[in-house]
Amino acid sequence: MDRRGFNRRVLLGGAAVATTSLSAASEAASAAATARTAPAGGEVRRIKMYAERLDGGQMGYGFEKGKATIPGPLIELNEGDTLHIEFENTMDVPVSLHVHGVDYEISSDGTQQNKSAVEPGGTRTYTWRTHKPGRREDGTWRAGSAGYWHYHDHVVGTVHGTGGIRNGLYGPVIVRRKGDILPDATHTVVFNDMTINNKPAHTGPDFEATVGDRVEIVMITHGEYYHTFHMHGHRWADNRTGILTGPDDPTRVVDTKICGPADSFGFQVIAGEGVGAGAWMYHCHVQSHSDMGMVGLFLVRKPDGTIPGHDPHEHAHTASSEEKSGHAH
Ligand SMILES: [Cu+2]
Repeated sequence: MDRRGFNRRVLLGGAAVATTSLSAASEAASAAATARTAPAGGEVRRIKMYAERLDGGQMGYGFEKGKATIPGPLIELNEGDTLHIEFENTMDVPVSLHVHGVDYEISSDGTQQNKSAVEPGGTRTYTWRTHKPGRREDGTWRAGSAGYWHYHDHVVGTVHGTGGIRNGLYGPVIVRRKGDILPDATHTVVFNDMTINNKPAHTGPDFEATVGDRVEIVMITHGEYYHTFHMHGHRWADNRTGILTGPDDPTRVVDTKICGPADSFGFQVIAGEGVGAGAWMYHCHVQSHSDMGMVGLFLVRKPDGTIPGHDPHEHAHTASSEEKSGHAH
């Protein structure tokens, strides 16, 4: 919607405004009243998870046999939840599941040092717990588990899982606090060495949305290098949720964030808010890294499904302007 259309909608009154995503987001009060929020935790859940070999020497985690992905599937919890993961190793080398951010006993650490790895063909149940924030008996404040976290192997290659992580054994964990705003979709971006999600250079991954969608990004870094995550046309708050709580929230708003190995953060944006549809780049902003292909597209469609100015066939070459200019047209 262009700005003229936007203003006209505002003039039509509150009801019309609330039905359009752009204007709903501009009216904090109305957004707070209609956005879906996370429930209180306290559930005990059981899931199955598998580690598998994938093509090209890669490895992945999955919830079903034969369906492993890189990154592994999103594990979403609410503060107070407990998760029992029955984890099966279908590979021919020992592997594990090690998690950041949540509570677990040493038997769920997922390391060789305390014998919590899983031999080929073996199964082990890892238990993750989460807790709400609160006051300790001594009066000090204890943080809750809520945050954007991640899991990874800690065994393949070395006792730090260096080979497992390099091959794709990693995935996202989100722990939500009661009342946290829920997104329409969640996407995971992992800067792993010089790749994004272990994909070949200049091949994304791309993420799709329609203008007005509330899109959540979980951003994780692994490997050898420090990077700067950057997204075009969209900004977020540099705090736990990536969202400002109101007009007086002093959290800095950013569109880049420096990230190093095992870092994780997350945020939500309203797709195309104030800027409209388009093929919005996201990439590492270390120039040599982006030139080498650490770039993907946030494809924000108009409600009619089109993306202005976007030719999907050009994508593979968006980062190689030198190569292009070398061609005689
Ligand atoms: Cu980089």
